Amino acid sequence: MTPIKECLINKNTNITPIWLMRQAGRYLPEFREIRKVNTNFIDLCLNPILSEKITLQPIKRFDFDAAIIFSDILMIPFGLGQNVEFKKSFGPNLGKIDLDSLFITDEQKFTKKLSPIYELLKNLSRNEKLKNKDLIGFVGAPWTLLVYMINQVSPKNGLSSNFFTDKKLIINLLKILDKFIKIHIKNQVNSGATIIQIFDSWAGLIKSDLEQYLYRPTLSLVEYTKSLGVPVICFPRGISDYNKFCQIIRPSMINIDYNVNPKTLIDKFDIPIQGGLDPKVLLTDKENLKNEVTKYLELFKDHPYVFNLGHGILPETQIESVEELVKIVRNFK
Ligand code: 1CP
Repeated sequence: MTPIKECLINKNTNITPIWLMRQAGRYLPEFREIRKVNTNFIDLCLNPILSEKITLQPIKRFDFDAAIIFSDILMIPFGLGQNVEFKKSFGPNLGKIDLDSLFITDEQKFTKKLSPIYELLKNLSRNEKLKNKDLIGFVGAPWTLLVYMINQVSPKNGLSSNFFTDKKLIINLLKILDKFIKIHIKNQVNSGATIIQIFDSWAGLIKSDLEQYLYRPTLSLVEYTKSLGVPVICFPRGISDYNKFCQIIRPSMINIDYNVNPKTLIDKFDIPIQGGLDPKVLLTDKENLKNEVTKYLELFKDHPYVFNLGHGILPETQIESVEELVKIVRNFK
């Protein structure tokens, strides 16, 4: 059994596996090298040879316990026919949403458009370098995807003022997304993903109606993934009540953000926990890094725990800090 499955399924507290969100990305010089000459991000995600190389880059360097495929949550809107571009130093830029085009997309068309991602997974699942490691497939949660689809740019750049007013559009989208996210999960599992992570990076923006926008759509995906026999990790970043989320959703593992006090979760649930460390800590000195990492390790001594961050690793992170982090986690007794 892989170290993460030991933790997740057997609830083994004697090991602390480690991988990092956004581990295959911009902080790696070898990624930037590839990116420099491949200026179209979507094309890169649809190139199984280069995507495989990028997925394996952090494994080669740090021997993490899991590889997460090099792809993006916005490949679903792309698969549904929405225009998706990534602009340098700006981020995603989506075309106007066209419900008619969404309604005429069927499973076959969608799967065909995203087939290089499934080919990537098939290739990786045969790769010797991933022996005894997990291969993580992922999706964006319906809420986070619809935020990008309606807002067309990252909420970091501001939310359009009428974002919440078109309830009908939101409800229609939730239905369509439930269907196609499940198809994307199924295709990834059939192609070799051993774990699925659901990123709800903008869950913290939901101010009311959590039932409709957060709990119901997430539970639907979690139950579906479990029915395929694959563990599912949830990351509802920024929500105020992780306790209630765990109680309702019961994910196979919960990824916490850095504002969560893990103590309350540990005391109440036997659900394995992942993550927590503020990625900014990796930008500080060795001593502070050791202190902050050790806090998490101590806290989780008797609870199944996979070391990870409270959000994605920052592009300005130094390789040496990641090496140091891995050393601290692996040497902790
Ligand atoms: O070179 C570049 O400019 C591209 C940067 C980049 C990379 C490396 C983007 C653009 N996406 C990715 C890969 C990616 N995205 C992975 C690969 C695997 C890994 O983790 O190593 C994953 C899991 C994602 C997931 C993702 N994409 C999320 C959820 C996780 C999170 O960080 O909150 C989100 C919100 C996105 C959208 C996205 N993709 C890229 C950008 C710049 C953004 C917008 C982020 C924002 O709104 O701030």
